[in-house]
Order: sequence, then structure tokens, then C-alpha cells
Amino acid sequence: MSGNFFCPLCFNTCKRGELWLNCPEDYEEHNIKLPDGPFQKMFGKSPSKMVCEKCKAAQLGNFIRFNAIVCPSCKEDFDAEESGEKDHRAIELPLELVDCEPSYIAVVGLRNAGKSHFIASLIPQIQEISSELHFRFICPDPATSNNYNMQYWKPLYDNRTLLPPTVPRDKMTDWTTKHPLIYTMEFLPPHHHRKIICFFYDSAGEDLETNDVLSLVSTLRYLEHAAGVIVLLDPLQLPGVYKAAEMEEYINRYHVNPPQTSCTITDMIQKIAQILPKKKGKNKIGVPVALAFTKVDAVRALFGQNSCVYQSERLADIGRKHCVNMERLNVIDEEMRAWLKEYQENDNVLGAVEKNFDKYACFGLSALGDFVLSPSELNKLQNAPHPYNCADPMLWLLNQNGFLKGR
Ligand SMILES: Nc1nc2c(ncn2[C@@H]2O[C@H](COP(=O)(O)OP(=O)(O)O)[C@@H](O)[C@H]2O)c(=O)[nH]1
Ligand SMILES: [Mg+2]
Ligand SMILES: [Zn+2]
Ligand SMILES: [Zn+2]
Repeated sequence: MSGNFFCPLCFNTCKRGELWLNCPEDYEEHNIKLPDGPFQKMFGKSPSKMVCEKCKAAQLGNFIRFNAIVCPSCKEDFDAEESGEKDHRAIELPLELVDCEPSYIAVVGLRNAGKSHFIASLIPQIQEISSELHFRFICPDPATSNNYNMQYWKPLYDNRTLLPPTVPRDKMTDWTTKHPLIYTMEFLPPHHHRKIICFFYDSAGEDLETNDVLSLVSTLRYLEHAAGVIVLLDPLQLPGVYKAAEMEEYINRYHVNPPQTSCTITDMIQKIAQILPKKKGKNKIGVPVALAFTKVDAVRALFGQNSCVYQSERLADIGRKHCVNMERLNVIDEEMRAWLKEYQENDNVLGAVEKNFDKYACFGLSALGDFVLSPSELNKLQNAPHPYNCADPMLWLLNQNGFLKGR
């Protein structure tokens, strides 16, 4: 990790030596600045092994270790906040951040694109394939496990209810929702041994609808640092899909809204392209962009019988000798592009993507599997979700970033 630290919570940058190490005993005067500098790097202890000397001196315990780091701007905001119910965990970040390469994964898409359901199903799907692909996927952050369980897993998988719309970032009040989801990934042979810390941001679609580029840049500031972007697209928002006779029944049953004209998929892609950093000396964006169509269960009738998008349920096909099966991803990419060409009509998504992004690939996934609402209760699912292909965009991004080898 370089000398500068980009805070995944407040999006400010500071020097590593300005970060606070947090003593778990809740004595503010115990917290110290992160020891940094060349000497520390060569001979120093990893912060996760450092014990709090003040706890030792106060005989609270000899081996009480610092348990989190806190960014100075977050701390300043926290100290200035006057409201009664302050929770220090709101600004604590896992110590692993100091030792791992950070990797910011943005999940963006218009309102209703399926972002929240995608994230709900992505996490268990990554977990499921991690041993096959020889990497460890671990949550080092108590706020994340709490947030994931309460906001995603419990409602969708335990209670089988659809998730409510995500609150736009500037209206968020509960700190747990402001926290991105934080996981570490450690890659094992045949991959190069590396450990990264991944931040997943679930954004509200409204964030992207604004035409005010400045406000967009400020809510999506993490995009400037993104190692990869997953753009989720609702296939039902493609003009050709919405019009298709095969879709009529589904559209009526679930009251699907017609494609938005105020912000089309192409408009959204252009906005994202404005924020992402351009490749040096080039006009295109260098960051890999995964264009993932969600809800493909709903549009099955518009694909051929033997479409490979729907043949990916077998876990064994995802990997090849513990590497990512790139052939499978390439076939899906090709098929999705051809499909998009047929159904995008006057919303020229492919044109916008081609023009702006250097590296991109298309995917098709379903966060819910065969989606059936209960006839009696609105928003209740009839059976538990059985998602498919949700990890594909992530596997591709990890491969493009050199973390996972492909075959
Ligand atoms: N058929 C189908 N519908 C889905 C799926 N995922 C989401 N949806 C529908 O799309 C709606 C919006 O999803 P949501 O994740 O809240 O979208 P967000 O606004 O982008 O976060 C949900 O209420 C569901 O009705 C899926 O995998 N299949
Ligand atoms: Mg949402
Ligand atoms: Zn202490
Ligand atoms: Zn911060």
C-alpha cells in the first residue's frame, strides 16, 4: 500500500501516519497514531499484532491489541457531531486495511436495476465458489457482517421478502448503511499469493439520475479509485424487451414500468464514464467495466433453448483446475452482446460502451432464480432464492486485475 490512504467511508485522503489505531477498551487517550515510516516498514510489527501499552500500564491487561483504525477526517466529523446516540463503530475500519491492497468495487445501476438483490446473492455465491477457485473470502468487519445479515440476508433469504429501495447516500441516517460491505480475499496457488481488501458499495439509483455532475462526483467519489465497476442493467428497461410479445404476461403480472426516458441506460453509462479516470494518453477508461444484465430469469423466453447463460448452474463449470473458466465467460459475453444488439433498439448501449470503455464484458445473471411472488402477499417470495451467475462479473474483474488466473 502506498503512503497515502483513501478512506472508504468519507472518501478523504490522508497520510498513513495520520491514521489512528483504536484501543478496544474505549479509552480515547489510549488511541495512537499508526507508526509509519521506512524503519517501521522494515522492522516494525504489523498493526494487528501491536498491543496497547496504556492498557498494560493501567493493568487492564497485557495483551490487549488494537482492533481497528480510524481515519482523521472521520474522527473529526464524529467528534463534532452533537447528536446523543453516537456509536464509535460507525468510523472504525478493520486493521487489515493497513496490510492489504485495497480494492474498491462499485456496483452501480439505475433505480430498480436489481443492485440490492444482486449484492444479497453475490456474497454467498462468492463464498460458494471460493474453495473451488482457491481463494479465501472472509469478513473482517463486524459492521459488515451486521449490515449484511440485517439488510440483505435476513429479509431475503430467511423471511423471503423482496428488499426495499436503497436510500440515497445524502439521505442516509443509519451509519451501518453508509458503511460499504468489507471483505478480504486471499489468493492461493495456482494464483500469486496476495491479499486484498474489497469494498462493495451499493448505491441508490437516484444517485445516478441527477444531471448535476458535481453532486454525482461527490456521491460517487469512490469511483475514482475503483479497481472495477459492475454496472447492473435491467433487461426489462431495453425498449425491444419491453415491447416483446413474450414479455407481456410478466410485465402485467409484476407491473413493470416502461423504459425510463429521462435517464436511459446509455445516459447512465455516459455519466459513469465522466467520473471514471481515463487511461493515460487515451480517451477511453482503463478500469475494467462489467456490464451485467440482472433478472435474466424473467427474459428466458427471449434467449435460445440452448443458451449458455442458463446453463451455468453447475458449480463445476465455473473453474478449471482452480482457475477461472474464461471460455465460459467469453461465450456468455458473446451471447449477451448479440442479444443486446437485438433488443437495445434506440437505446444504443453497445455504442456508448464501445466509445467509452477500453475493457468491458457482458454478463447475464439472476439474483433470485425463478422468481415467483406469493399470490396472497405482495413482496413475499414463494420459494427461497436460488441465484445463478452472480459471481461472474466479480470473477472477471478479479481476473482482469491479475488476482485470479484464468484458463
Ligand atoms: N425476476 C427478477 N426480478 C428481480 C431480481 N432481482 C431484483 N428483481 C426485481 O427488481 C426489483 C428491484 O430490485 P432492487 O435490488 O431493489 O433494485 P435496486 O434499486 O437497483 O437496488 C425487485 O423489487 C424485484 O422485483 C431477479 O433476480 N429476478
Ligand atoms: Mg437498492
Ligand atoms: Zn488500551
Ligand atoms: Zn474517513
